[in-house]
Amino acid sequence: MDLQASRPVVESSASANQPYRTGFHFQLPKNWINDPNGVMVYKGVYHLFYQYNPNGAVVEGIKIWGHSTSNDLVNWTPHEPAIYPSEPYDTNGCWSGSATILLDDKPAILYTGVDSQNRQVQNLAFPKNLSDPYLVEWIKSDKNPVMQPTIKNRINASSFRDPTTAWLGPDVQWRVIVGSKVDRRGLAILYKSKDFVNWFRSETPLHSANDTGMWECPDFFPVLVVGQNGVDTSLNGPFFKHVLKVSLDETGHDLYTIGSYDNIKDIYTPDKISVEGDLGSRYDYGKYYASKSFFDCVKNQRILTAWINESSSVADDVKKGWSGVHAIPRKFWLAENGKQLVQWPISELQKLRANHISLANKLLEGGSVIKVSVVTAAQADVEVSFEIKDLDNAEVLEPSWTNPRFLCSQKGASVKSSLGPFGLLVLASDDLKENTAVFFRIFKGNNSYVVLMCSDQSSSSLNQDNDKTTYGAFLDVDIRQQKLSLRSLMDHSIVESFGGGGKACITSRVYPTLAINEAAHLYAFNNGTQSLNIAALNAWTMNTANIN
Ligand code: DQQ
Repeated sequence: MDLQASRPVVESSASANQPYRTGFHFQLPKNWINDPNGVMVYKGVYHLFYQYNPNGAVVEGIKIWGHSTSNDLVNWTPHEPAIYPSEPYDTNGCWSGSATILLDDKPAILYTGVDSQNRQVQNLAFPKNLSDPYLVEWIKSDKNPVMQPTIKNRINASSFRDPTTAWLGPDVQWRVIVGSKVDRRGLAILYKSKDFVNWFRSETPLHSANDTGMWECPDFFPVLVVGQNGVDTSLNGPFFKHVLKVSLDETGHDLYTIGSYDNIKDIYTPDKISVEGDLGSRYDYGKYYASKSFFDCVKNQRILTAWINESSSVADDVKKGWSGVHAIPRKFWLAENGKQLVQWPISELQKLRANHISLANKLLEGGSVIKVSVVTAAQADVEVSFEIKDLDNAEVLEPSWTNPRFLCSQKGASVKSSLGPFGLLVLASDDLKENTAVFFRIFKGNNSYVVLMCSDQSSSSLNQDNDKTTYGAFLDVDIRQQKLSLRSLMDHSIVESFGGGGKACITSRVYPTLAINEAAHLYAFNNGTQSLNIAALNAWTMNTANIN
């Protein structure tokens, strides 16, 4: 059994003048945070562990597992770090991993240790005291490392990390995948175990794909074919499809495929329409990485968590003393047509809503901007639905316009067409010199209309040191049947947007210099030539959550 080395101290205190700190997104008082780890609910308490650098606001440094708990996934109580370097098998870092609730109802954590030779190995830890509702102390297994690269298994020792939540197969053996690569072929290496301690590598990976590079933070789980409930990670059969998510190290994007899992052969096969690699489906087309899901058995839902990196310079991060936040936990499920996942902020978030204002059936003329007088637009939640009556004049989509991100950057918020751009200007200054534009454009495609969703950060800040890349995605909605909806969560330096009821999500980091706190405003705009209707708009100030 492990005797952990002396526990690192979690420091608090943030320096004054912090316009970019968030009100309801998970963040730390100071220093660097990245991936969510080991997210789970145990005896009604939600646990979030996270990659943490206790020594600064920069990525460089030895990572440990920070730990917070919650009753609602909105308000979080901090605890002492749960897992930190103490043994030769993790002396250079305790990297990402996952939690599994075992058959005797005890949680176990598998995490990547960077060992004394800088090899990536997988380690096991258990709670020290199961009667502590917060599971503050963790004991490392004396069998560690439980998976390691050897000459025989020829696993690449610097590309072997981030074990998933384990699932049980029909032979009552546990299975887990670990991210890896061979040359540029991404791999989900499969291990099996009868007792969760002794693990054996399967000859073939669960799945692999050419030209995708290292697969970080894989996630593998079933989704119901019908309905929005989540299910336990071990379920399989005719009522389920499976999802494999990989975080592509080369591009910093979280991609998923939907497919079938043969749990006798232990092979996952993506459906034919599910594209692999960076052109495939993403959870989020903005800043969103190293996500991890878990089955919330309290509310029968599958929840998605992720790291949102900064878009500011390292110098600015060091100056403000912190870097990184986590996205709002999202409930997610398989769309009715089985082609994609749909995501929506957890319903508990609505407890923070205050000062409701609403508009209904309001004409938004071509070339107009209207102010939405939400009390605190720097920390707000807005839901709007647009109604477009006449689609005949939609701009024709050229066959070569297949890259939505490129299209959004070519056709930003100020480039007029007939149907669009229209949407919201958020975190905007009074004179609109600063704003982040989240908007739609409608094109006429070959056989159907095509909806483009964009988040344009090019005017988000007068500070030129930030990454202001424009993000974009195509939205799979039938615009002839439906109104077009957009929900945006604004939180000082974050704009998290959900188009078409959660069929495309885009998260942006922005750093306004004028549109901060009370000087931030919200507008609806239509820069297209054709008028449209705001069928309904509801906006709320968001109260500040109790976070750490
Ligand atoms: N972050 C962790 C790794 C993981 C990467 C290290 C993804 O385990 O592959 O902090 O952001």
